[in-house]
Amino acid sequence: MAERFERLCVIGLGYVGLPTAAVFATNRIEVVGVDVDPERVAAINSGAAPIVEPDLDDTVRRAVASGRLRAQGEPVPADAFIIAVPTPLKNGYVPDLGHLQAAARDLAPALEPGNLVVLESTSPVGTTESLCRWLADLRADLSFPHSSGEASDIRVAYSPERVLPGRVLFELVHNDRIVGGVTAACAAAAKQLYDIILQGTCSITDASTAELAKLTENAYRDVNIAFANEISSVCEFHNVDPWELIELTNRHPRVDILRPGPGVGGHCIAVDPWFIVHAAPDLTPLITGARRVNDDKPRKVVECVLAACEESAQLDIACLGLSYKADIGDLRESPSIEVVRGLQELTSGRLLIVEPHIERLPHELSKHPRIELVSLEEALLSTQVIVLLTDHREFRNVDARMLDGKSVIDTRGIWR
Ligand code: SAJ
Repeated sequence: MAERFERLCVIGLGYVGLPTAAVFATNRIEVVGVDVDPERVAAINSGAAPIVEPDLDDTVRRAVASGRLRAQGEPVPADAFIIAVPTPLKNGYVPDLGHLQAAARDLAPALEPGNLVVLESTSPVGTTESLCRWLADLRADLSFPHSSGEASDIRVAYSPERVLPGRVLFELVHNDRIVGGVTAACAAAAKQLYDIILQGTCSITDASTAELAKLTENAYRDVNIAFANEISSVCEFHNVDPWELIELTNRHPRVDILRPGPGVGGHCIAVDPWFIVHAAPDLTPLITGARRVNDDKPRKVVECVLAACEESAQLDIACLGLSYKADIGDLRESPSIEVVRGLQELTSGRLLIVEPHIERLPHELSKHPRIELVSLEEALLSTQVIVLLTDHREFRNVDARMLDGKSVIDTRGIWR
């Protein structure tokens, strides 16, 4: 059956929800974005994007100016609902579905027969069915697909986002997408919704497969990065250059090793593998091990810096790059921050931070008077120990003469 989607309500206006809402609005859909943060709502309604992401500001401004995107605190009736709220970890690497349950409570009163609800938040397997049950408990007058099958009043599906920070607007439209329905009709309806904005292919499956696919994609990358990180430790043990080794081994036609680094950051790859482990700990020694290898990397970098400062723990140290990866200002779960924190505890000189993508240090660092945000030039001129943590464009072109005679710890291998 062909659905008509004219009104969309997107719950959660973060890194995924806001771009999604703005892109649907620029495709002539009437979109109401919902967020619990009044400042975020006000910023969006004034036409500004409260998230730094290339071209997002402009897309939000145009969407709001066209009258097709507005933000508010409560969901309104719509043809379809997309839920894109955070699903973080609680202590003990346990998935925290609190925001999702709150979103279900907020959304339930707005539901009408014929609606589609799509969950986009990264979620443990089985969450889409749980969402059906939560909504069914709140709306006994409506039928849901987990119990009523194809005859249900409401269709429910899972569709994971796959966008890469820094390329979100492009990937939102051009990446292939998976939709997993609680029933086949649910999946078909969700596909019709995303086909409005999609230039990539939209594949249909069931909800559990789609949930596990998202977790598998990020766990796959985590395991591969852990392999690179582990091999780089082995290289250090044998006094072999890891970058040369990887370059050479990657000339094998079936070998493609990723790049070692100071650890894995961001809100996805460092988090999502635990969702798989939590559900099946006895079956996932490799995924668990990879997490531990990557989480241990900042400590190893700190050890390496301490070794370079052996003559004096009072030396000033330059730390280049705070964000979790190149050319963005996203500090979430950044291993660079872990390294700076470790150095703050174990050294006593100044820590000069260079991060071209932020205007001020996060409070947890700025509260220490020894930690300062400075220009690249100042950091290079006034320190003897340089730690390259993030491979920003600005750092790639540093004149090699500026590094002469200094102790350089290049965790990303950009100055070889
Ligand atoms: N990293 C390395 N070595 C590498 C590649 C990455 O150390 O060779 C590090 C990065 O420096 C960074 C971390 O890994 O700290 C993660 O960066 P990333 O670029 O691999 O991924 P994210 O976290 O920015 O985005 C990922 C993407 N997932 C996959 O590539 C499988 C993206 O497509 C997802 O949409 C996103 O997670 C998400 O939201 O789940």
